[in-house]
Amino acid sequence: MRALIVIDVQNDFCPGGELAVAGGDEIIEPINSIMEYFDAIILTQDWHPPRHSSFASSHNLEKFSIKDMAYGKQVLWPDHCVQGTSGAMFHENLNTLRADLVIRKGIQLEMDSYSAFFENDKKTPTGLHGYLNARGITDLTLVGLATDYCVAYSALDAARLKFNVSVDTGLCRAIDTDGSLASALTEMKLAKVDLI
Ligand code: VGL
Ligand code: ZN
Repeated sequence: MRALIVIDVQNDFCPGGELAVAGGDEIIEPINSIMEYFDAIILTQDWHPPRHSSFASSHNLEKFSIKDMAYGKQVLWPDHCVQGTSGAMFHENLNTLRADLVIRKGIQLEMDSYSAFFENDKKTPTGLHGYLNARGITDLTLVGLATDYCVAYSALDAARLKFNVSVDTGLCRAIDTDGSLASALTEMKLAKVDLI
């Protein structure tokens, strides 16, 4: 059984959004058109409470600076994907009708979650692993935003959890802060993620 996992195709990550990823909207129609080839479609949605600890504004620090948190280093982002705001909604062109499951992440005030599987402490589960196992899903294709953060973290966790994982890099776009894209691609290759 094969699932397509569509990571964070939300207004704030698309042009005009608060943490816009260049070309983020270009991938939407092609993502819609591959949905028919999968047994299950899972969407993730970055979904932060106001004043989330991953926001630079919550600490009066510079955007894109790095802060040491109890669980490790955290990039401080512009405010984005605040629960219930239009920026947190899926892009209107994304086909959400086909979704079997929507996983929301980053919902705890004190901890971020890039991965669809575990929060940034790498321990707290989102529940996606159990869901996929319960449905007998063994093969995952990941697409979406952003390649170097939520897509890469999800792919690395999925590989660690022994799924067969591929990332369709043509259907992803990156933030690319400080070489983050190159290091994410290297780590995914080392983890035997199939980059297509
Ligand atoms: C993401 C930074 C902060 C992502 C989410 O979807 O890649 N990046 N929150
Ligand atoms: Zn976020």
